[in-house]
Amino acid sequence: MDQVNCMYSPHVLVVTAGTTVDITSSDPVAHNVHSHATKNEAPNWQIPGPGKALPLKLEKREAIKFTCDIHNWMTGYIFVTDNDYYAVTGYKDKEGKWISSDAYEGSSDTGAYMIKDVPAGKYRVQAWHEELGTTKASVIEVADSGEVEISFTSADFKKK
Ligand SMILES: [Cu+2]
Repeated sequence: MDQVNCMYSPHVLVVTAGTTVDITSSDPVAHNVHSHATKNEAPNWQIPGPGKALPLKLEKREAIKFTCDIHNWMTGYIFVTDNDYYAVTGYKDKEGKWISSDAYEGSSDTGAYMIKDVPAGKYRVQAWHEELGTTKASVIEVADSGEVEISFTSADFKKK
């Protein structure tokens, strides 16, 4: 996860448990990476500038908020999952322009998402939004072929 123009980039990163994420900075100013993890290591690191990568091993499933102790507007999130079935949608910037999350296959620069190649079975699907919180889990049944469509509206979210 990089820091670019005093923002975490990407804003939301999803990794599977056991992944080591390199926290870096592309900015000529110092940042202070402050993890609010409770189940994983929660560093509070100063990064003086570009050229240094601080490896952070994430072992347990958790939604981790990151802030910067120097720039109070900086927030970023790393979701540590225990499975490969997730997607990150695009998001709107302050001017209302869609920003793509195209680092993820199946994500788009709209609020749409697609999770491919899910084996047949019963699953619980949840959505998370930075301001709206988390939805209740929808229980779905995936067949051997075809598509299952689940949409979330703001009414589905409950603030945590
Ligand atoms: Cu900062």
